[in-house]
Amino acid sequence: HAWAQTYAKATRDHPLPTESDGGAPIQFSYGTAGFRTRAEILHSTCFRAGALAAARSLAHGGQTTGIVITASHNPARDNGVKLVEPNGGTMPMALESVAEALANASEADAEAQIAALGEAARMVDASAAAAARASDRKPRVFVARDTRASGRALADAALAGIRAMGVEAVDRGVATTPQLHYYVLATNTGAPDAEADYYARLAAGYAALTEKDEDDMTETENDTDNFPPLVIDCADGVGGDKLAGLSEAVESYGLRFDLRNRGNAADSSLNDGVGSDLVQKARTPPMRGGFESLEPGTRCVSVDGDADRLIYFETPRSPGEPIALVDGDQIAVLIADFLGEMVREAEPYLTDVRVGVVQTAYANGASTKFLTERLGEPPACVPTGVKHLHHKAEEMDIGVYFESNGHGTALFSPAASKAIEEATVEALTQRAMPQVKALLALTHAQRCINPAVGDAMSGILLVEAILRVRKIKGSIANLYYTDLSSRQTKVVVRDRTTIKTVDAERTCEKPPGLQEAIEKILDDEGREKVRGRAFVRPSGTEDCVRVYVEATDEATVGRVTDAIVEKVR
Ligand code: NG1
Ligand code: ZN
Repeated sequence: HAWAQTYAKATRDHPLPTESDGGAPIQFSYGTAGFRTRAEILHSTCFRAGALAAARSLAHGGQTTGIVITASHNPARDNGVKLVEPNGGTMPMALESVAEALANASEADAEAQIAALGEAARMVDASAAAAARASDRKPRVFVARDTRASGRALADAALAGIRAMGVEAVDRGVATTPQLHYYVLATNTGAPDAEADYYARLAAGYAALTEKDEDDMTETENDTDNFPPLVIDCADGVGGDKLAGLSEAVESYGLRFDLRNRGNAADSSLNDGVGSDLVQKARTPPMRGGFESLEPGTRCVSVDGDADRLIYFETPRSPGEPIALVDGDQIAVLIADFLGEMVREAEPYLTDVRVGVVQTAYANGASTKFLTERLGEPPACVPTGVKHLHHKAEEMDIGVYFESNGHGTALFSPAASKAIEEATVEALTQRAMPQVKALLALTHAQRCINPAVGDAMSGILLVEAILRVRKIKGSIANLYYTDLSSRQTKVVVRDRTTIKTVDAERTCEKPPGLQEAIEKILDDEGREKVRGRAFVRPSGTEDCVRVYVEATDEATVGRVTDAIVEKVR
């Protein structure tokens, strides 16, 4: 390899952490969302991840790849690194073991690192390989980071890793995870990829989707114009600045944001007492940002530390009441229902395009039941982690996927996009205006969505647009179904890897007896009557086991949780 020598030399300047894990060297693993751990031990990993992203650019004939330095919803002291492929997607799962071999090889063993990088530079599917051979692009990697204090130094390590491979490294500065994914996709498809272009694209999609036709205009000064500003909790993270940028782009179309926890206050603290993870899991409003003094029932959004998740909630209707949560499951149903209706309204010009939904085991059972009845078959269920959901949604014509915690988006297959375009032309020729209107809504929705990955910013625009098109001004909590009570609990055990799951994590295969114990606990509660469901899985991002329980009432959920936690410990 042309780069082997320079790499071998450079890697010595980026040593592994000197700390150890009880005598053994620290083992880095590419978990649900990249390498993620305490920031101070990530230096060598970021250098090597930079080199890996460079190898991926080489593998794709010089198409641009990317690196994001972030630990999303994890505490400020953590950081992490994830790779972005030329199509704006996440690193293929088949590369995870290669990435781990690279991250864990001793620094003296440059050979092992070079072997892993060589493998990453070769691993492409046949069509990509052919395209790569035909390409004469200059290899390049984009690097972005969130607002963590450790980000600058770790981004520098990644930049050094890229350059050690003789590949051009571009520092894209501070950006959200989905922004960097978009930049990579855009540049490789010849679209403008500056930050302003990203905002402009999303804003244009929003504007087109919400543009009123004459019928709407004649309605007495349509009061959907007077939506109050949307209150957004930015988790004291990168979303603070970036949503301000988006806000400027959408303001003239009547969408206003009231941004809170922007990370610029004296008491700012990333993800601590704020952000979507807290709101969704603890069912409380953010602890800072003045949410308690909002009008009862105010619609709010919470994003996470790298702004790839969004959760809606409504402030308590009366003191002492909990918030009304609109989690990823409810957002998915809202979006799928809207897109499904547009597809139906576009008949007979649009045919054979189906809207599907992908969930995980964490999806509230009430949402699964609703979708099963609505779609005529159960929604797809896959293991936790966006990569699994995304992958499954790619098999659908229009695939809407969301994790309950707010990671998600809607994907349009190339065939569906083409069918929509062709149907629009046909319907226009026939002057079939209701169908044209529905088809245009499907076209505009695609522009309003980040085409690379789930994105809190584009998610907010899409939801807000749907609410305006459908003239929904009141509460959006439990709009389609009423959530069952549920609870997530973390249990710290000696070795979480002893738990092995199957069936999209809904069944424990190991250790022996655990699944039987869970079944018995549910049966003892009268599973059918209380609509009880529970599962246990090892976390892919934290050193804990997660226990999920749902049922018709809090008390049952509490009892079942306690009983299962005891079995897991
Ligand atoms: P783990 O730690 O594997 O449960 C968590 C979230 C995932 C996903 C990843 C990546 C839950 C229960 N799990 O994974 O949905 O978001 O982090 O950020 O929320
Ligand atoms: Zn995130």
